[in-house]
Amino acid sequence: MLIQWFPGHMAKAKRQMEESIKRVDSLVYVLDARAPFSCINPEFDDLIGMKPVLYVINKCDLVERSAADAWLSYLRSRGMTALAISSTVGKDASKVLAALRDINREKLERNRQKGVNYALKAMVIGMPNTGKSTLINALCRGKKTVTGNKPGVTKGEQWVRLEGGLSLLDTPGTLCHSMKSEVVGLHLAFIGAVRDAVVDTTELSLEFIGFLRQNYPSTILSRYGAEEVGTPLEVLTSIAGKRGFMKKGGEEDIDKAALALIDDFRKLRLGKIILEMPDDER
Ligand SMILES: Nc1nc2c(ncn2[C@@H]2O[C@H](COP(=O)(O)OP(=O)(O)OP(=O)(O)O)[C@@H](O)[C@H]2O)c(=O)[nH]1
Ligand SMILES: [Mg+2]
Repeated sequence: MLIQWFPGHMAKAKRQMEESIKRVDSLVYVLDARAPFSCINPEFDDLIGMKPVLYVINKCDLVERSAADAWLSYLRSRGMTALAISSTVGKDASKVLAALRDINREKLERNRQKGVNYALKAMVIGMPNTGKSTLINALCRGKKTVTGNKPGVTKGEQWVRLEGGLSLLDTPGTLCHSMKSEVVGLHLAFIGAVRDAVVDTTELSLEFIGFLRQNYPSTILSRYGAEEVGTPLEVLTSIAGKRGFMKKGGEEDIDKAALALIDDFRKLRLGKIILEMPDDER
């Protein structure tokens, strides 16, 4: 299943980001903990250039701690500065402030020696729906940016100034013009980084059933009491039956079951599920 979505606002956002990057010291690159590899956008490489980057694995409450730690070790082993947090849980987000000062320490030190009281500026980038705006709100302990559980909520750039002088630039989530691979497209669609309306949710859920059976066997049985044997379509039909999703005439409503399955995954009702690990074959 090939997934593609690159609406006009993303193309405009990328052009704006190319301009705005000149005005920031560093970047905060937000990744979704369920699919960190898929959230790394190769089209950001040129944009980032030589600026220091802090990689933030966000939504860690949705995966096992050990899985988030494995990703942290992987990124750090590649020389990347990385943190694993949950923007919506406790004071996790505040770790970002210290880490930002750390990646900018040479610049801060130079300015200190010159006697300049320098306020850092950072641009927050990442795939859609990874939690960029939520992270900024957590850092300013307010509701300065608009957030929402769907991709494409932030449509334009927005500066947010924090106490102590640090300014953060929220940016619209941007995907790639073409996905790194079919699997990457699927993972981004599973986590809700691609607008659901541009994806065939039933086909997506059939792919998700294939993933679950291979990686999290018994999840479907324990959540729905549905059969896990047979083709993904048979499994989906069984889920529809168990959930009582029936069309007029008594036929199982597989489209409704498909929506419920994806929604259950995103809302953690299937348990903590990670879609990719650092040592997966790619
Ligand atoms: N469980 C969980 N949900 C989170 C976390 N951070 C953000 N979210 C949720 O993820 C959804 C998307 O958050 P946003 O901050 O709007 O995401 P964004 O990256 O700004 O999205 P775009 O502006 O569309 O690119 C919202 O429903 C947030 O509540 C987190 O750490 N854990
Ligand atoms: Mg946003």
